[in-house]
Amino acid sequence: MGKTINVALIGQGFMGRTHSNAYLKVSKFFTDLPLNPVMHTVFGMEAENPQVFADRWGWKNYGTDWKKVINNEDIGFVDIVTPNHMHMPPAMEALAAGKPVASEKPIAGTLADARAMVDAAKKAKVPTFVWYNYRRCPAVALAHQLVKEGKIGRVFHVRCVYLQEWGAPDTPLLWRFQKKLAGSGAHGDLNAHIIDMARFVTGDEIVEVTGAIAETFVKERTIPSAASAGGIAAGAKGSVKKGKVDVDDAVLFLARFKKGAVASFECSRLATGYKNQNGFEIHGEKGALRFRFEDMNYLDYYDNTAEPKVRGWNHIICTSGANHPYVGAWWPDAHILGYEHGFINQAADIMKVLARKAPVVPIPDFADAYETQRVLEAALLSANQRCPIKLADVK
Ligand code: SOE
Repeated sequence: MGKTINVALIGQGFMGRTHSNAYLKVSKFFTDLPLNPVMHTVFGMEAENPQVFADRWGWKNYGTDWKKVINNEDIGFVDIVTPNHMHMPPAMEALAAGKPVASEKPIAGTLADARAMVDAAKKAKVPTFVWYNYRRCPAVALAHQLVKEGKIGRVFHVRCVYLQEWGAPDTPLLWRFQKKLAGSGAHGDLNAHIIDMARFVTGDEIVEVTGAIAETFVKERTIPSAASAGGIAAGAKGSVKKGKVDVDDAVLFLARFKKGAVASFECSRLATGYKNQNGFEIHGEKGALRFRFEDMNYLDYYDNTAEPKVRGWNHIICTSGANHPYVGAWWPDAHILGYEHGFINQAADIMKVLARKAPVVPIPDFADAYETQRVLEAALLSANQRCPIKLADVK
């Protein structure tokens, strides 16, 4: 293995597993990285028994004091996977120590925390990253390239959904249902992804949000007696006592893009029938694109410049190493990829940026992720005030 960098992972849980898996695998598949991660230390609270997590995933050390872990002079890069309210404190600690830092999405639970992280990153002048992993599905990265090449021309419509069903009434009051820990509910968790995806694929920015609706279908949930076993909610057990839900289960809103496209965004944790269905449909003058994560190896492309008699949706399997982003590091054509590959692809791009090389597709830094956070905030303002909100008024 070539040049290395010691990584500290702050947190465990579901994203702790996806990120640990990424660091474990990245150098085995991206064999020409200019920098390779060493799984040096993982932080976990005493009660989370970080030694078990460290041993399972191959972290050399573990610690129960996140400030100490971050300030260890052997650590070169800090990666935060704690719940949203705990993105800002460790990020500020890492930036104060002049260390590059990554955070899981959304950048923070609140716009204020996000702003503090952006300001500190500007001062520290070190690389920052936010794990919007779906950009690194080969099909989404291909869509970004096709729009950039002008394949669909002027964009008229953007339609995005992120639909899950795990938020059923019997799901306990996990941290994702608590404003003080998550900042918002499905909105910051799911709309964050599709706002980032829409901005990434179109290369355009949202300038106005309107018609937003935020709904909490399940007003109270049982206090968990056991945390989820490293999944979203799997394994979490309720108890008799109930607690009030103070975040949304679903948020829908309309938006305008700077270049004129109109858009709709819809997310829900009670979209019965969809387990993890995020995606977009983008209609342009010269063509259209359609992606659905539950069928993540395919991108649908409609070429409106083709001869009318053969004009139709091309169902492209994006698994060709020679033609589709990231696939060259993986398997032969049509030996399809999965959810975890987006994280491993992102770990490869982070290593490239840390070594001052170009990523395969852009990675959002804190400033870029702040733009997504502003749209999240604008949608909540629009829902609460029942009026259009201009992004220029949301700083
Ligand atoms: C829960 O909704 C969740 O784990 C999100 O937090 C992730 O970002 C998403 O990729 C899968 O679902």
